[in-house]
Amino acid sequence: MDNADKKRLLREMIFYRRFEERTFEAYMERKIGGFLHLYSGQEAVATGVLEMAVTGQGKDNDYVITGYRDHIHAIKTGASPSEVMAELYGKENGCCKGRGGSMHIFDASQNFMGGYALVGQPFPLAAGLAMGCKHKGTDQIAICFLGDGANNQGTFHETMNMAKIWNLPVLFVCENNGYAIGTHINRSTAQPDQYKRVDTAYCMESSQHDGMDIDNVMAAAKEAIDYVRSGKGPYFLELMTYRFRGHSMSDSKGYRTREEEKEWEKRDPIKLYSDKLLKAKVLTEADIKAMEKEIDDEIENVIIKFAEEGPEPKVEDLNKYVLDDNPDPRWIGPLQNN
Ligand SMILES: Cc1ncc(C[n+]2csc(CCOP(=O)(O)OP(=O)(O)O)c2C)c(N)n1
Ligand SMILES: [Mg+2]
Repeated sequence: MDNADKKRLLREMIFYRRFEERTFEAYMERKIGGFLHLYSGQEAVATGVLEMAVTGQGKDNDYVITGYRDHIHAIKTGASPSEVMAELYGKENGCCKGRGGSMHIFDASQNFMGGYALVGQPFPLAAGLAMGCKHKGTDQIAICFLGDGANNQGTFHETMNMAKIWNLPVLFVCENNGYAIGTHINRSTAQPDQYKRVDTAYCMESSQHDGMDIDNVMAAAKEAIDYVRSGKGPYFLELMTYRFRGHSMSDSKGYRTREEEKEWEKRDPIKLYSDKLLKAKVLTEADIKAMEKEIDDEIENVIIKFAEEGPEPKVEDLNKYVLDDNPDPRWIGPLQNN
């Protein structure tokens, strides 16, 4: 990775942090409604893993799927940040025409397959996407991001077993941030080391790594992705991380101490990476300041502008996009006859 790539990666992570923090403000201004789960603190995970995957190539991308903390995964896969912001605003120019909102970001043109509100929902879908890759005979893979709490869902166990038995080209990335809403992992999960669960129970290749240092994430992700793409079967990558904000917007964080937060903040992925690049003289403090200014300008003058100026969906279009506008007659025939 050359210096230009290193600067780009730092810029991406700062952009993701600022994008998320700006959605926080828009939410407080009541411009964004519904649920909003922010990714601040976990940037090195999505950025590092997807940097090692095929992204930004449209339909040639690897398939990416995740839960409700999904804005950054969508953007790094290739979705337009302006369209993601407009989606959060519920506007017609959003990537799901304003019908999905924060938890249901989707961009099929980039193989970003959602954005799901139900915990555990993406697992079997990821296995299905991987099976599709296998049948099509491409060397694409499916990448499924999941939370530590989601691993106690039944779909987790069903999918791990099937993925292994069928040797599916799927990478599971567990973003272990230690909490499921306000419940610490030690209170909910008998084996808190997630990678051990799939190793012992499903004989799946797995490993656990620090998820705050992006270099570390990229090295681990490269190994895992190479393994999956070479046809060896599924891989489970556990990355230890922390969310700096609450679970969603209504969270007073009474379940954790300020001391614990401060400890993790010392390992802020953006700070770790910028310190590293400063030390290696890849860039200067002034370069970072300029980068931040440029990012803030872009978010305000391009992205927020696009969302604010976007039209509201029309009430008469309420049913639009609910069903396929050109459905297969074999499916609507029986319905019409009833
Ligand atoms: C099937 C289902 N059960 C319960 C919930 C409520 N719920 C939303 S998030 C969450 C915790 C998930 O935690 P984790 O998987 O660790 O993800 P994180 O929020 O930490 O990213 C729960 C229980 C839900 N959305 N879906
Ligand atoms: Mg969690």
